Formats: sequence, C-alpha cells, structure tokens
Amino acid sequence: MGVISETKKHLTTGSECPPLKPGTLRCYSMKFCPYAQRTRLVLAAKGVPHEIVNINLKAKPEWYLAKSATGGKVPGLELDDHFATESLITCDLLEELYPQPALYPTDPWLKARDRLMVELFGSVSSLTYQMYRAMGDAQKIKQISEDFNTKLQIFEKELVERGTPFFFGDRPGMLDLMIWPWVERFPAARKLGVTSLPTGEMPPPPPEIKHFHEWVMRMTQHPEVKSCSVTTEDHMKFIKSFIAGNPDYDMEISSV
Ligand SMILES: N[C@@H](CCC(=O)N[C@@H](CS)C(=O)NCC(=O)O)C(=O)O
Repeated sequence: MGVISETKKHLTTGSECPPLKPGTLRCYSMKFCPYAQRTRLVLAAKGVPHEIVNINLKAKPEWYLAKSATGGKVPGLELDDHFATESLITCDLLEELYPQPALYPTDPWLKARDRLMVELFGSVSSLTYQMYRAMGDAQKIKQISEDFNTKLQIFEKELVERGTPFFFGDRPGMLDLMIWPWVERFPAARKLGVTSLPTGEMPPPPPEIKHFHEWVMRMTQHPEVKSCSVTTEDHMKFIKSFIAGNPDYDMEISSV
C-alpha cells in the first residue's frame, strides 16, 4: 500500500545512503519498531507512495546520524532537503502534507481530546517494556497485568462514550493508529505471561474491557493495519533477541 521499495536489510555503519530521488518521500524505519510503525500506518492510511529504508539501530549508518537531531532514532521522514523525526511529529506532519483522508476530527476540542488519549496511552506502552524486563518473575507479571487492566479501562470508557467502531468513527483515525503498535504486541505479551490482555483471541479478556477487545478485533482485520503488521511469532522472536541484548533486525519474517 503505497510502498515503492523497502531495503531488505537494515543498513549499518559503513553503508552508503541510497540515493534520494527528487520528490519521493522516504521513511526511515526498523521492522520491529512500534514508533516507526505509527508513521508507516499513517502513510498506509493516506495511501502516500513512499520508500522505506531500514536502519540497524545497534550500528547506525554515519549518514543517518548526521541527518538526525535525536541520535539516529527511527522513525525519520525525508523529502528532498527536508528531514523530520519523532513519531508523533512525523504523523502530524503527514496529516498537514496530505490532508485526505483526514485522521483527526475537524473540531479542535475533539482533536485535543484525541491528543490527550495518545498522551495517556504512554502509561500503557511503558508497561509493555516493564513486562519484557519482568519476564519469568510471576509476582511482577501479576502486578503488571493488574496495572494493564486499570489503565486500559480509560480506553474502554472512551470507546463506550464515543459509541463508534473505532475511536475516530467508522474507520481508524490518528488516535487508533497511534496506540495500535503496542496493542499489536499484546498477544506476544500474553504468551510471555500477561494473560489478562485483550488480543482478539480466545480466551476473551475480562468484561471490564469488552469494547476495547472488540476494537482490537476490528483493528486486526483492517487492511491498512494488516499491511504494516508483524505476526505474534515474529514479535516474540524479535523481543527475545532484543531482551538478550542482540536484536535480530534482519531475521526472516512471515507475512500476516
Ligand atoms: N520518542 C521517539 C522514540 C523513538 C524510538 O525510541 N525509536 C527506537 C526504536 S523502537 C530507536 O530509534 N532506538 C534507537 C536509539 O534509541 O538510539 C518517537 O516517538 O519517535
């Protein structure tokens, strides 16, 4: 969906920067990075033609470090002599550059509400990292599972109040897309021991997050979301290599 080309390998120190074609948008990414996934989801939702250049984050190319003001983090977006980084900034930039289809509500108050919800989701995404570190510690995992449920109830309540299939309405909007990458990793988290998480799979999660669970199922089936997804097995494999301190960026991945 709009992807013109993608580097098969993650480019490393000593590599050459692939020549930029005038007028072609480029997204710097890492195949398993949830932040870069945000930008790729917005590109997919808008159907913007773009190329993807994958970056090895353990051995970053010198030329990528030179472009970036954030130590060579992904995502990065480049067009001609412009470069932007930080997931939320790149996604808002795409919304301004390519207004259709719109991903924010037109009412400024509702847009502010969406932004607040993205901000609040930060406490859910940080739990996923705590969980990876707690792997094998049953007591800690239990505590983290309870924290997940408490925090997800804010999103459950929001969906109930909005009464729409997605936070945005009939299709995913910015809020849906900004929180999705971490939710996509819930099944991996579940396999790692956090059994209460809604994953769209059986057994269903506790009734307190029923609507959120249904939203997960809708998102999982959505074509734009699918086009940027990685399977649970591949997430698990990558998470294990990441925790072991040896992230396997170039591992073979299967299609969703
Ligand atoms: N706040 C940044 C976080 C991006 C980020 O941490 N990306 C990770 C990959 S998932 C990265 O580039 N890590 C390499 C590094 O920190 O040097 C954003 O929202 O874009």
